[in-house]
Amino acid sequence: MTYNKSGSAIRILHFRKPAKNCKFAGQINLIIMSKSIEELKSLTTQIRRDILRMVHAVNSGHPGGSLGCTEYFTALYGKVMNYNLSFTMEGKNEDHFYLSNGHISPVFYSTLARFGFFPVDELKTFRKLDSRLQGHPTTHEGLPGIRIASGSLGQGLSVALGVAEGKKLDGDNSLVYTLHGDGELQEGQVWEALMYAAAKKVDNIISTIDYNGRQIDGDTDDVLSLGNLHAKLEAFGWIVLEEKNGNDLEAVIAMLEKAKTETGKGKPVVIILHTEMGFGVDYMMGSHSWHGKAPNDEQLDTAFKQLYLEAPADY
Ligand SMILES: Cc1ncc(C[n+]2csc(CCOP(=O)(O)OP(=O)(O)O)c2C)c(N)n1
Ligand SMILES: [Mg+2]
Repeated sequence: MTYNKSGSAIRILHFRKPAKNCKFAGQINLIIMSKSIEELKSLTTQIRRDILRMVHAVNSGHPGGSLGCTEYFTALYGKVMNYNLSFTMEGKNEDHFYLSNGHISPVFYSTLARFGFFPVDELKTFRKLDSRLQGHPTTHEGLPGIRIASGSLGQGLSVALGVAEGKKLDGDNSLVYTLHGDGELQEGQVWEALMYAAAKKVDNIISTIDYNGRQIDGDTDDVLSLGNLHAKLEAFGWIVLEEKNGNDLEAVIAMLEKAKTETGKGKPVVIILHTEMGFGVDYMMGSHSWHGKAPNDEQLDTAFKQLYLEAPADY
């Protein structure tokens, strides 16, 4: 294998098919995990470029939340989670991730592709007929890395808790990670699941709330305020951590690592992650208006100038 400055290991992975029986999977995983923070930071820029290219190409999709959660995804797949690239649905003895706010699929797809689950070139098919990369993630297309369909908000935590309990029954000590939108918390099912997790002492789960203060129609506080979310989650029996710098890669990695140390204590763990919707593109920040809108040609051009990479590996 050859290496260069701009994410060589990742580029090598692009040539791989999502290998069911790949003998090098563990080895490749080690290569990913050894990427430096600088390499991972430039990867966040690459992922942001992918997100915009994907939604621009089909004039639809959700760039705002995707851009805001890019550091979270990069931290999770680049440093924090133990996973196997030879993907199986069961995924025994490896950590799992469940995206509950499925509309931010662009960041999920780009991350999975850049870390070697499927070819980066496939990002071109986003939201097209017969693509495995539907607007909201689904399982029946058989896309490696995806274990539940999501997009109908509110369901991901319930599913993930079932998996977490299953892992315990199986004697599998790995962890389950989930991501949820703050607007998504207005769904009642989330609160049933929060209550269940504490009552049943599901302490092998680390949930994260993308606390960007925005949702489809406006600011979360204006649409339906969550009130004192920290206090509410604590009252529901969770260990609650809060990270104010959700778009600082090192801070997100450190917070997720801290969360790991809080598992196994008889309580579920949640991180309130403060992020900025549209982060990285100036005209997309500061409001909810880019929740689900694609940039036009000129806007894409402007965004790419802000998401500068010396050697972009655009698909
Ligand atoms: C059950 C359900 N109701 C409504 C929607 C429509 N919807 C899609 S995204 C969204 C806003 C969610 O807000 P948040 O979770 O904060 O996501 P963000 O805007 O921050 O990306 C809504 C209401 C949906 N997908 N599912
Ligand atoms: Mg939100």
